[in-house]
Amino acid sequence: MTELRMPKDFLWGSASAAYQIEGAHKEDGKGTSNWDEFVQIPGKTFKETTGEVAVDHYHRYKEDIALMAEMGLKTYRFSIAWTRIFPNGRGEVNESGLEFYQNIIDECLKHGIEPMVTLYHWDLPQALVEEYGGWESEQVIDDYVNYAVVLFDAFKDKVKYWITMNEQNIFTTLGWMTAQHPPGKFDNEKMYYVVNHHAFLAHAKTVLKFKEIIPDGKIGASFAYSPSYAINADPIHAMSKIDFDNLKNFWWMDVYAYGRYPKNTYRYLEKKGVAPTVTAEDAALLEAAAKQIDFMGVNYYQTSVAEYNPLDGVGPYGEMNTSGKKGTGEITGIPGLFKNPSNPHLETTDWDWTIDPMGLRYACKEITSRYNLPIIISENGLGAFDDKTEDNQIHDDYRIAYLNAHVYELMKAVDEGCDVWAYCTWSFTDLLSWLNGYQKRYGFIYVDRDEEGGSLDRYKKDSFYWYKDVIKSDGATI
Ligand code: BGP
Repeated sequence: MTELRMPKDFLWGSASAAYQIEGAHKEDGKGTSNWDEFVQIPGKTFKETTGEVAVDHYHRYKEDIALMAEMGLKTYRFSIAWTRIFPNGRGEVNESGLEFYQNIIDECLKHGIEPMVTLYHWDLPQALVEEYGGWESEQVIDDYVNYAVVLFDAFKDKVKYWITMNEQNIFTTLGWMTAQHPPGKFDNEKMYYVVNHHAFLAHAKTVLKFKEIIPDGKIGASFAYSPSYAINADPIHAMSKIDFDNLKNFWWMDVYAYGRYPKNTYRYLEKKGVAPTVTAEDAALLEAAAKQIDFMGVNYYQTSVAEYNPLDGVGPYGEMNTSGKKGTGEITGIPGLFKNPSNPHLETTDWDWTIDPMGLRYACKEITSRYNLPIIISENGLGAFDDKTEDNQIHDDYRIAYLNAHVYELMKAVDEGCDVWAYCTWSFTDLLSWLNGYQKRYGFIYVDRDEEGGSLDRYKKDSFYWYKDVIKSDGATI
């Protein structure tokens, strides 16, 4: 129990993404996405799992939203599948796609749940990939803006909170550097920065359009933020921490908040011959949009340790733990700058993700000092194996402990002056983990399905009741 309280209008929420929950991958005119294609390549996902059925939210959204209402959720963050709105990325709007999201939004509003829409959570129309290489071409910018404007026009009276990009740093890194996400390119650093630049420009143009169409709305991007700690007080490691932050964090957050790239990193990439070209027009656009964003969206899962990495040290590519067998992930780094060993002071999950509740407060304070922006925690949660007992109970006390500790730190962050608007757990129901199949569960609601299939029935976990009490008490039960 804490003395602290979140404000009455605090948005206690939970999040999802279209590809990970909806299924119905060919229904009602939906087009093919880059992910629909990518998962067909053998070996790309855990046990070849796909989102073809996912957890069938497309057909069960009413049941899912009724559960959210029963819990007392204040906001639901979900993403829209571009391929439902424009099956080929642009052209004629697919009205039944719009209608599906209209229904979700209405269902939320009916229950007093504030909808929070992510425009892009990684599922790009495959038609645009085939036509011009998707994010690799600047043509994508106008197609993205056009798609966003259709949604702004359609939902302007109903949706106040909008997120342009989900984890631009992750989908580009895994897409163009490690080949784990579409388009599956490996070590293409030059293109990686080009693609990011296009995504920044698409975000920026969209923000400006948004302010014309929904002047009272709130918009920002969601960034996968991993704050860092130097391994010790040796200045060489402190320097590695700065290099890590500039290259892995501020490269994105500075553009969203200031409209410019961090100078030292830009210089470093220039020397390597991979810095993106920034025209005067680009710079003006990025800056104009940065002045208009309303919040920094943060997906927080873990912190990193920065340690100096000699020129002959570890490289950026290593085994990633997608099996849930502890200790199978490898340490990676950038030779000459930093490496990221595990933190001896902290525990890890079965997927080797560091558990660091205080890191969430650290993240909020860093953003508050550096950007002075309100914060939306758009994701935070624990991926774990869950067991359903014979009488359909799920005793996920480990998830409760994880979330409780994180919410406590968030309440402290607010108490210490951070302006936090929302906290969305990842996720409400169990869902498909992009690379880790169905066994890595995050939800308050257990979905009866595994890699092979299942009844898709929903069951409340113990954490469901825990969060319900937290919301009802404004956090007093933490
Ligand atoms: C974030 C993504 C989510 C979700 C989450 C959990 O990076 O925005 O879509 O997947 O991480 O990650 P994972 O499924 O890899 O455990």
